[in-house]
Amino acid sequence: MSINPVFDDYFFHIKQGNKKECFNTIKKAVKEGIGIKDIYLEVFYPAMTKVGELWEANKFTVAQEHLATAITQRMMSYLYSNHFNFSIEHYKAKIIITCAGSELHELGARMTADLLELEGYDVIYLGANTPVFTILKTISSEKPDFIGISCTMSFNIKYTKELVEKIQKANEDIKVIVGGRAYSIDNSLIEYVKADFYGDILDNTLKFLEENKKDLVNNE
Ligand code: B12
Repeated sequence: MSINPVFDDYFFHIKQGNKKECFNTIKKAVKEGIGIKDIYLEVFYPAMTKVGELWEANKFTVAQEHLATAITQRMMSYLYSNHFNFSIEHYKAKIIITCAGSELHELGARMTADLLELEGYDVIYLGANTPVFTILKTISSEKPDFIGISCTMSFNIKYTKELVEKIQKANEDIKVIVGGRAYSIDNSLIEYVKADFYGDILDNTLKFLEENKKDLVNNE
């Protein structure tokens, strides 16, 4: 089964707010051998982007957008609890994923967290709207090798920059990765936040992690 019909079906059903058929579509795709990564990146990601376009064009109410988001979050939770491996003994490295400032868009961060976990990383996912000082506290206690910060709205970029600066000042060994829609809309923000890496697509992020984890792994 190719991924395109899965996207077509999922988007059709999410537009109707039909969680039962969204669930059936995803369950069927898994049964037919479509991988979790493809479902996240080729179904959920474009479906949510299209939901945004409908909302922007006044063809979708805020309630319809909220419902679509909630359905997709439920699908991710279903996949996470049924298809992830919780018995890994040796992770490749530890990474915290978070959003700074008043960032409420959490799906991209969560998707990134899940996909890195699927690749064998020990991921601590802090979600949206996380105050800078609590992120720094978590870094002190968890001692991660990497931190990933997601930003969608450009008004949150100053908090991301502040967080990047504070992490780099206090923890020379931690590599900071940024990602999210804010940077794909305005590329100059990548230079502005001065992180160690900008993760545009997942494979590039995985390559960066692989190349930089070698001397860092602390969870033997
Ligand atoms: C759902 C949604 C919401 C929900 C979010 C709920 C939630 N729990 O996440 C709610 C209702 C809260 C919301 C609020 C708002 N939203 Co909104 N929202 C969306 C929508 C429809 C989908 C977002 C999404 O989940 N996308 C799918 C994810 C998977 O994509 P992604 O985040 O880009 O992530 C991918 C990559 O970027 C990458 N990635 C992401 N993070 C990271 C981090 C790292 C480290 C790495 C390596 C990679 C990475 O991985 C993902 C997979 O490739 C988008 C439309 C869109 N085009 O995205 C609008 C959108 C982002 N929202 C928009 C707006 C305007 C708003 C509001 C200002 C509306 C308002 N007037 O209140 C508020 C702002 C709230 C805030 N303070 O943050 C606009 C932004 C326009 C702009 N100026 O940039 C958009 C684009 C809609 C539109 N077309 O106009 N929104």
